[in-house]
Amino acid sequence: MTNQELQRKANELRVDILRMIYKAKTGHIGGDNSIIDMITALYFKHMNISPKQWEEKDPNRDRFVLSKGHAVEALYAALGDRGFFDKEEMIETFSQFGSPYIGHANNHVAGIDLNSGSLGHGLSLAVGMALAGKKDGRDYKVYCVMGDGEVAEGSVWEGAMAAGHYKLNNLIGIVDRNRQQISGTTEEVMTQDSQEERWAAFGWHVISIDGNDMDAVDAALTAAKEVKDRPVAIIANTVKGKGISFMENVASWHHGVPKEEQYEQAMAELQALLAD
Ligand SMILES: Cc1ncc(C[n+]2csc(CCOP(=O)(O)OP(=O)(O)O)c2C)c(N)n1
Repeated sequence: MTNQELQRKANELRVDILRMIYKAKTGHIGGDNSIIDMITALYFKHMNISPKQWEEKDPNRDRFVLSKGHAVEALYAALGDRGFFDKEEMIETFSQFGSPYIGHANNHVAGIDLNSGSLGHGLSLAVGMALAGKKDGRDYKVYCVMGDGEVAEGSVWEGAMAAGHYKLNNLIGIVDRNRQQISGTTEEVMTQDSQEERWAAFGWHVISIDGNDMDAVDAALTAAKEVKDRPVAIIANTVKGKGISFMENVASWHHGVPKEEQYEQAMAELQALLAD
């Protein structure tokens, strides 16, 4: 897919995210929409992963860990669109009693290796997967998406330290640097600057980009796969709520649900992006 096509796909997935959250009356729309461009580039271009590989348990397929597991709507939208499961059924049943499509990443859903949602655990698990890949002589890559509020958890830095120690060149960590967390800005709650210096200090190669610009996302993922001697941290500078004007950078949209009028406006804005 071209970057223009990938950007369009990301905006289509923003529509799916809005639909599922509006129907279920729950979800994390802000953090979905900051990271959906990256997730789209991963699932529709960069990762070696497909429903067939999943079904056949291909040991060489890439691994993906959504450590900020509350942004699961973005992951379900991408997996559903790639055909891992019936996307419409997912949108209809998301977060309802008995549905596998619960509000945090669930490994009973096709395409998802790990449960997540308790922040701070994903990177250490991704390090284990990457280390196992090395020991088994496989050449798959492991991608791990973290939130910039999440990386205030000390356990993240134990994982970062181990990845640097073992020079895990098959591990790509992505920090969704949207500068917001649950109750306000990261800088108010727990300062996170400079992410670039922190990851570099732990022995990672660092790439810092505009994470809502598909050209930049594509270039970063291409460059990351070429790094041979270290793990790579992509600092994706993003906007929380990206694509829906009244949600952008507004903390209450971390877990907000649009009312009918807001839903109509949000849908109109996304449709306008798709009409461009
Ligand atoms: C261990 C743990 N503590 C607290 C929470 C509650 N929580 C859910 S989302 C969130 C904020 C996360 O912020 P960030 O990682 O920046 O995510 P984003 O802004 O990208 O949605 C918090 C504190 C949690 N899920 N896990």
